[in-house]
Amino acid sequence: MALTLYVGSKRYSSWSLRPYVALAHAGLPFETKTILLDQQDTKQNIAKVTPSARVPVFHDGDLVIWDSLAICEYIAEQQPSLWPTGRAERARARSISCEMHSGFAALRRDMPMDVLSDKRGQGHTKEALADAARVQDIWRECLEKHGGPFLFGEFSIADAMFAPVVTRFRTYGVELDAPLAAYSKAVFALPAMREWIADAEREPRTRE
Ligand SMILES: N[C@@H](CCC(=O)N[C@@H](CS)C(=O)NCC(=O)O)C(=O)O
Repeated sequence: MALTLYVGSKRYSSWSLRPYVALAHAGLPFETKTILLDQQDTKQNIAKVTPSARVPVFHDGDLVIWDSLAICEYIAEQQPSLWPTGRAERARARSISCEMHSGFAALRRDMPMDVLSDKRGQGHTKEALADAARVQDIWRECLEKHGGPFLFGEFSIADAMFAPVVTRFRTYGVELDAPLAAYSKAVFALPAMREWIADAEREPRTRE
C-alpha cells in the first residue's frame, strides 16, 4: 500500500515536521507531498486530503490518519522501536510527547517556527521563556537519566515531537547549556532534519 505524508510548508509547519522525522527515522518507504501554507488555495488543497482542515495527514492506501501524534503512534505500531523499550520509559516518553502536543502555547505563539530565519532575541516574552525553561528542564532530566544523545538514549517519537522546538531555540537565540546544546546538535544532524531544511530553502517565503 502506498504511504503518503501530506505536510504544510516545510519552512513553517512545525506539526508536519514531527511525523516526517519519525517516519523518515522508521525507514518506511513513504512519499511526502507538500501543500504550501498561506496560499489562496491552501484550505481547498488541504480539504482534498483530510477531513480535519489541517496538515499533517498520512495516507496508508485508503486509510487516512490525521494529527501529528496520531500519525506517530500509527507508525510506531509498525516500528515499535520508535518508543523506548521499558514500560516506565515509554510512559514517560508519551507524557512529554503529549505535554508538547497539548502545551507550550506561549512558546508556539511568540516563537513560531521558521527553520530558515534568524530571529535572535525576538519573541522572548516572559510566558514564552517560561515555556522554554520547562522544555529545557524536561530535556535536561531525560538526558541526565539516559545519557543522550537523544532524550531516551536512542531516537524516539519524543525527539520528533520536540524537533520544532530545537529549531526555535536556535533561530530565536534561546541559550542552551552544554548538554542541551549537544542534544540540539544531535537533532539537527538527523538526515531527516537536514533534508527537511534543504527542502524548505526551495519554498517561497510567505511570512515575515
Ligand atoms: N493538532 C494538529 C495541528 C495541525 C495544525 O495546526 N496544522 C497547521 C499547519 S502547522 C495547519 O494545517 N494549518 C492550516 C492552514 O494554515 O490553513 C496536529 O498535531 O497535527
